[in-house]
Amino acid sequence: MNLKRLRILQEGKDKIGPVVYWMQRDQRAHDNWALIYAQSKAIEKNTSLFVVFNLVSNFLDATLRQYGFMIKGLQEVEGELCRHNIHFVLTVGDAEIEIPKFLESINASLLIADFNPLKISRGWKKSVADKIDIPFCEVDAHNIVPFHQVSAKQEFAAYTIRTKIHKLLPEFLDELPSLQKMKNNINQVKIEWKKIYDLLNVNKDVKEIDWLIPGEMAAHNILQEFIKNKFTKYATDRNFPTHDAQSNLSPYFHFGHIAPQRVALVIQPLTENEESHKDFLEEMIVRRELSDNFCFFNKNYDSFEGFHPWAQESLNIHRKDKRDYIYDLEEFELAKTHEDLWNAAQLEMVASGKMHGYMRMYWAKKILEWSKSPEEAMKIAIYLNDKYELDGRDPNGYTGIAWSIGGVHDRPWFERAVYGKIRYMNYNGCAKKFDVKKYIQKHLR
Ligand code: FAD
Ligand code: FO1
Repeated sequence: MNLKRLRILQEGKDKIGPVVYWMQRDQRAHDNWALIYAQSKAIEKNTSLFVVFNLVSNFLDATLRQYGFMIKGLQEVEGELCRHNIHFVLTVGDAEIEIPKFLESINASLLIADFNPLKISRGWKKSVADKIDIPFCEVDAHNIVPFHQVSAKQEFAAYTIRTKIHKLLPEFLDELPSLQKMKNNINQVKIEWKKIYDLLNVNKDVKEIDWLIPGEMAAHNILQEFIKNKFTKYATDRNFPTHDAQSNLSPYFHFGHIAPQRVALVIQPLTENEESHKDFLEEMIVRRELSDNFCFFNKNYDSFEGFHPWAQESLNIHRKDKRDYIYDLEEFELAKTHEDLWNAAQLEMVASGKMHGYMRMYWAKKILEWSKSPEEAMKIAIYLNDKYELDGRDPNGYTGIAWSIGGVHDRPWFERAVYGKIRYMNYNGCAKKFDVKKYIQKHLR
């Protein structure tokens, strides 16, 4: 592995003992740089390799919908690791307590984690680091170009990060080594997943979805399906909410069931359709890595204070503007606004767990327009996005909402009531772009 993917979070005393990969964001056995590195260290130190996943039952208010998808994916990880003689351990509770306890229990000599820019995860790592004295490092297994190699600061927009990423792609878009089988057999105690399910005290009103199968294998099938049936039309159709033209990879990226690097390696040779090739890699590499950059370098990624000064100033000037409509969280959540297009988007998300990408922009901007303040709009948009989207609680989500409501990574537009200089979208704009009636009929049952 290119050691530029590695970040040392804490030096430590070198000692004999197993190597541990604390799996969190990249929940897959294959194409996982953090696991590849951990395994290389275990073999080098001639010691055993453990993968530990700490289950918290209140991750940013995730519901049964997300936990169900995630836990089924973890069951597949357990089976795959066992087949490679790699221990998979599930701990339950506070990471700050459970991870140091686990490390102690097996006298671990090295801790490796995958990269996650979200505050909650960085907080966990800080507390764990304070409690352990062994070396603790982090591998960016989520991005093709490791986030800290791309830039050491918050990037202004896609056009500023794009050149930095493209310059480094030849070095980092390399083939991923296969996971090896550890030589010593292990007698893995199977995890009782049914019991795990039952102990989850999560919101069970948001039902699991049934139109996507979770896990690493299913992710690869979705990729093949995308390539076979949708890829050539991606450039022309991806922004039509009435077409099923997106890849549907985001829930798998969110839970790390598939590596964007693997997807890029598979897509790269498909150059017969230039536009789709360019557009898809732009979204999946540049846009996605821009979100990690924003969330890592801007601690206010989920609030008004995270917006650029021009946007904060402009929204402040229009704070007192008359709102034609004002809705509270419940009215938004129950799709009880005056506008059927917005209600249809909300219901698409509630029912399917995945709102169409184009509608997400429109959906969030209308929440800005029909809330009593930009702060209230941020809270409502994040709450609903993270409660119902399968791919919610993700850097892409916080960044997408900050783009829509606060113009992050966008530029100032013509000034208007309520929005100030934040880019405006409206019903007529949508009607010019796609068949809104068809979209409404489909989702406004
Ligand atoms: P495709 O069009 O097939 O794209 C493939 C991949 O490219 C996506 O999986 C994603 O990783 C990346 N990508 C595509 N569009 C974007 C984008 N605008 N920003 C960053 N990466 C992108 N994405 C999430 O993963 N989770 C969220 O919670 C989320 N919330 C959003 C909220 C708002 C208000 C907005 C405007 C965007 C949000 N996005 C979010 C970004 C984007 O809408 C989704 O990533 C995309 O719709 C996922 O569907 P797909 O994988 O089928 O997309
Ligand atoms: N990460 C964990 O380490 N433990 C969890 O129990 C956990 C639950 C969870 C539930 C929903 C969800 O969307 C994410 C969840 N994550 C959990 C984090 C996830 O794996 C990613 O690290 C983050 O969402 C960042 O993308």
